[in-house]
Amino acid sequence: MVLFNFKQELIIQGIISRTESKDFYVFSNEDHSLIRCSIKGKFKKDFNLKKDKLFNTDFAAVGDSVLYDINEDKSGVIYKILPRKNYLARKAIKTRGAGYRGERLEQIIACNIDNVFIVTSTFEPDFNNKTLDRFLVACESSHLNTNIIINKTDLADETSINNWADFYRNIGYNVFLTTTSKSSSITDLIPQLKDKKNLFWGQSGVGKSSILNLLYPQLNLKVGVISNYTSKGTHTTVTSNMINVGEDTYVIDTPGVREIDPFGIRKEDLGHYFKEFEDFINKCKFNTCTHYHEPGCAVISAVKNGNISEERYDSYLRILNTIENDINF
Ligand SMILES: Nc1nc2c(ncn2[C@@H]2O[C@H](COP(=O)(O)OP(=O)(O)OP(=O)(O)O)[C@@H](O)[C@H]2O)c(=O)[nH]1
Ligand SMILES: [Mg+2]
Ligand SMILES: [Zn+2]
Repeated sequence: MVLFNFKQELIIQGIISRTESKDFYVFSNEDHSLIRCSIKGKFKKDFNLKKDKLFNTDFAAVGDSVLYDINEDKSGVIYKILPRKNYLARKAIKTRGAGYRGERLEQIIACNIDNVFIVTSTFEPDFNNKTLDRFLVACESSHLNTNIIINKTDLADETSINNWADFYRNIGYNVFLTTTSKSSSITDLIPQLKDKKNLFWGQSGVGKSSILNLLYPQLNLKVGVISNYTSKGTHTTVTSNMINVGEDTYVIDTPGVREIDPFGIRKEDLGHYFKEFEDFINKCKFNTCTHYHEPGCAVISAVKNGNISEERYDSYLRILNTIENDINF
């Protein structure tokens, strides 16, 4: 669709597909080409930043819908970022001189996401429910529609995989069991992806790129060698990349995450990001309850009665413990 603004200038709209230092590769909604763009300097201030966060490293990110002009050399200049529906962020690696008192900056992984698939594996790397819970909290705190994939089912015995799958299904998550050695294992995923922007996220080596290659062989994404998951700091996928795979369907392959620190969560909010706590939180005696030691805590009672699993409550306490008391909002 070709649009004009009130000055009769052509408006070209696209989606940021990938960023590379100061370059933004924009997928054109018009002809589906990929345009290398820069950002118009004087507009940087106006970009839509989340208002309740103090610091932000990224002002434009993968998944942003943008308006841009075309230069004579066919490169583009982004002059507006349209409002974001949502975004997924994590604490950035500590960088010298960033922020004060050592706060860690927020790093946006992608925005305007319809579905997140947290990819885990049975082995290589081993399935770890504590790690999965941290990913879930990060997604829930961004209010994203979150799903779980347990990949590499070929490496594990069926019973233990099914137990974990049922555990998370009972909480209310969609859980998909996949193995790249059997293409029929991904058929349930296909209808979930249609006409959506789907983000694949998880630890390095779990098979994010491999699953995407199996779903869409034309992508030909780089896949790690078998031993990669153990060699610290090695990520096969190095930048987030959003790819159009048909009509309105997009997939976003992301680099593996080693350490996941959900960004900017307050202690009294953490319980809301454990889906199954929701029914109990309102019944706590104090509305600032952190469900740790407070009298009259309905979450603690639910754990004692077996209505909330001890495993999940233990995850909750561990994350609560890592949230800085003095974080600024
Ligand atoms: N046995 C088995 N191996 C798999 C499966 N899926 C992926 N792999 C292997 O796991 C390794 C890592 O796969 P990748 O797709 O590169 O993993 P990734 O999650 O994209 O990793 P990063 O890009 O580093 O984040 C590769 O050697 C794959 O061949 C599977 O279902 N079963
Ligand atoms: Mg990868
Ligand atoms: Zn409570």
